[in-house]
Amino acid sequence: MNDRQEKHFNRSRASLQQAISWYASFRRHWNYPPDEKLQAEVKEDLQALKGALDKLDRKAIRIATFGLVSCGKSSIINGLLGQKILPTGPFHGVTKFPQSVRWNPLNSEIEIELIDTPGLDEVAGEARAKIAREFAQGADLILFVVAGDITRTEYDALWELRSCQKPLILVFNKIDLYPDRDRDSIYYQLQLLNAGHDPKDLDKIIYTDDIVMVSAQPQPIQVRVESADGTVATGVENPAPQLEELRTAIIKILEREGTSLLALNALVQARDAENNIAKKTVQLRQKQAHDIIWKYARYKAIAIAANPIPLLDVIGGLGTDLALIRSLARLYGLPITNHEAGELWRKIVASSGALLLGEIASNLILGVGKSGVALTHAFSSPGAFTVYSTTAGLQGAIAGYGSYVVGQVAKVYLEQGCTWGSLGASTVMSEILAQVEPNTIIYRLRQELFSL
Ligand SMILES: Nc1nc2c(ncn2[C@@H]2O[C@H](COP(=O)(O)OP(=O)(O)OP(=O)(O)O)[C@@H](O)[C@H]2O)c(=O)[nH]1
Ligand SMILES: [Mg+2]
Repeated sequence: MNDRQEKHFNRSRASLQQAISWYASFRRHWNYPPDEKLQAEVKEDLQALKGALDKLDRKAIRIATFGLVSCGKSSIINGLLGQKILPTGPFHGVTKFPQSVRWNPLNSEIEIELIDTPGLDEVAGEARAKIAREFAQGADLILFVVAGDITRTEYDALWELRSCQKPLILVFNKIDLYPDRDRDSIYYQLQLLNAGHDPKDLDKIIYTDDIVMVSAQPQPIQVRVESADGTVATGVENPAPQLEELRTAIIKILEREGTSLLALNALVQARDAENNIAKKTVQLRQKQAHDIIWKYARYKAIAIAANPIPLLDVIGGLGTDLALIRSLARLYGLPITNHEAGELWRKIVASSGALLLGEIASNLILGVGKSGVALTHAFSSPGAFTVYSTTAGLQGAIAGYGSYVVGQVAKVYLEQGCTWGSLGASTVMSEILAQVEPNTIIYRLRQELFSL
């Protein structure tokens, strides 16, 4: 293992351990009672997290074969192992269920599982894509097996598997039956299937170097045997499998990238599990989240309306927003530090553009105006008091609205496992702003202020 690989491995391990200790602990429920329903729902994801760490610790690399029925997936695994462990045969659909066997070509601590799968065309459309995706997600390296002309189904499946971002070797099997084929002619065939797409797209699924030619179980050949006495008999000879090229390609990838691949895959699995946990927690705690956001929006509206000291509005407002973000994170049982809460707030304000900056500006302007009225007139005249309370009410309601928006945006961020998900911060922000009608919220907050 070189330094870079070791670093990837250690980082990934630490990250998984941290996630497991957090999600498995009661600490994450903080002052909320542990919710049995929630615990039952996330059990599987916790198991997946532990499984990913276990696989990482065992240094187990999964290599999975994919391909149409009868292209020779099982024969290739037997050939690599050097013994016929898996059943093979000329009939369609010999392999009915995925199966894994151990292989140790490097004589090292790295454990390799070769996974045999049923033919991709054994299962119908949608289901096939789903199964392929699931298996590919669990694999660290994919052997995509073809034999003969590449079909549209195979081309589509290649795309599907490639979207999992795993290294892939395109194995052309049965070369004994197609002696005229070479890497270039196979790449050319893929180019034809890629017609209509950007030629660069093909490089996203395969390079010529990723194509290897093998013959896992060459056809027996008839031989003429001439004896010393001149009699001629015909016999059958079984040529040896030709798998050297594939073996070399796999070992090269494993030596160069094996541990990093493991680390990366463990992290991908952990991310999926964490996202699932976050999603389920959020679903079960939707109502409480809404109550928390509304509660903070009200607090802030009242506090800011009532506070006569300028600038304290701005500082106090920030404090309320941070407390709101932390309360939401606690509700969801998600790990978030004070620093992260601050960063998140900063990002929300920055990407909200005019809206929340407007809130801060209105705090400064209305805040100063409000205190000016209070100081100069010292509440001596009823008119001054009306000016004060109207300005204060509006300022409070606007501030409350700001908190409401911060809460909604923070909720989405936390719901997506502390990422903006596939959307950027600004997209999330503008989507939420489009859904949160300022006038209604400000109106509601003002109503509440004046009913006090
Ligand atoms: N000529 C030739 N035949 C091969 C080669 N490799 C496999 N075969 C034959 O192809 C047939 C299918 O091989 P399998 O290994 O069972 O194929 P598979 O992809 O596992 O098939 P399913 O499990 O049914 O999806 C068998 O009859 C093999 O003997 C090869 O390199 N050359
Ligand atoms: Mg098979």
